[in-house]
Amino acid sequence: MVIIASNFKTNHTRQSTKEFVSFVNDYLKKNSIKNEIIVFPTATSLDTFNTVPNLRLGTQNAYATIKGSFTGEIGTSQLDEFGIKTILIGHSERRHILGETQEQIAQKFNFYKELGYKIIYCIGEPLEVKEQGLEKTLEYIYEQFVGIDTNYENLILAYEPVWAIGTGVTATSDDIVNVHNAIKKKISKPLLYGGSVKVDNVKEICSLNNVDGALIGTASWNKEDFIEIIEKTK
Ligand code: 2PG
Repeated sequence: MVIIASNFKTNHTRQSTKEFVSFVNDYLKKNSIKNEIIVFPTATSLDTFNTVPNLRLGTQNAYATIKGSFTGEIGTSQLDEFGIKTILIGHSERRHILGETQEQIAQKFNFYKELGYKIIYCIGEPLEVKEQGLEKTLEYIYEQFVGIDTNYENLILAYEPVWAIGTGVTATSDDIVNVHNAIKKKISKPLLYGGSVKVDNVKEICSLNNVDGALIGTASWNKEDFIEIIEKTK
């Protein structure tokens, strides 16, 4: 079974999300799919997905708290209102743009692990590390597992090379397989690839050795393309 996860990031309004949901709903009512589909919409549109069957809803982020004084954040008391038990942790945009440290990421991971959340945990190297070769790339990636329980039963990993995210530059099959094989030797968890996955390459990427699915941003924001991605990988 292939896992397809869609990360809306800061895209779509409530209105356009409703249109997306209605389109996806129509498709899912008429088509049976074996894939696991996970969508991470913006926090303001989480409720618009309530009507979609066979689709797991996740939060792109949340603070390691039930509630409290953490301006701008959301905690589990808010997530519970939407029945959300899935979270994306360690995404490169949170690491590199929002400045989350490995320590903060590990703290968040442990908090959500204790609550039994399904965690999609992202790892991946920047370009200057990739250019130093596979060994350095793996060293960098393994540092991103510090403080993370890789035996956690509800863990899904996503390898997302930073240089491939939102750039249109997809990693080559060799790049993907080399890293995926090495990670899988150490950690036997579902491992997705993410970084400029597109309608045209999703099938090939998902059929590579040790690739269990894809975490997709840009290419999944258009409702027709989202369905085409599901069709191509079912
Ligand atoms: C990312 C990827 C997938 P894109 O940032 O994680 O979510 O985005 O597909 O746009 O490279």
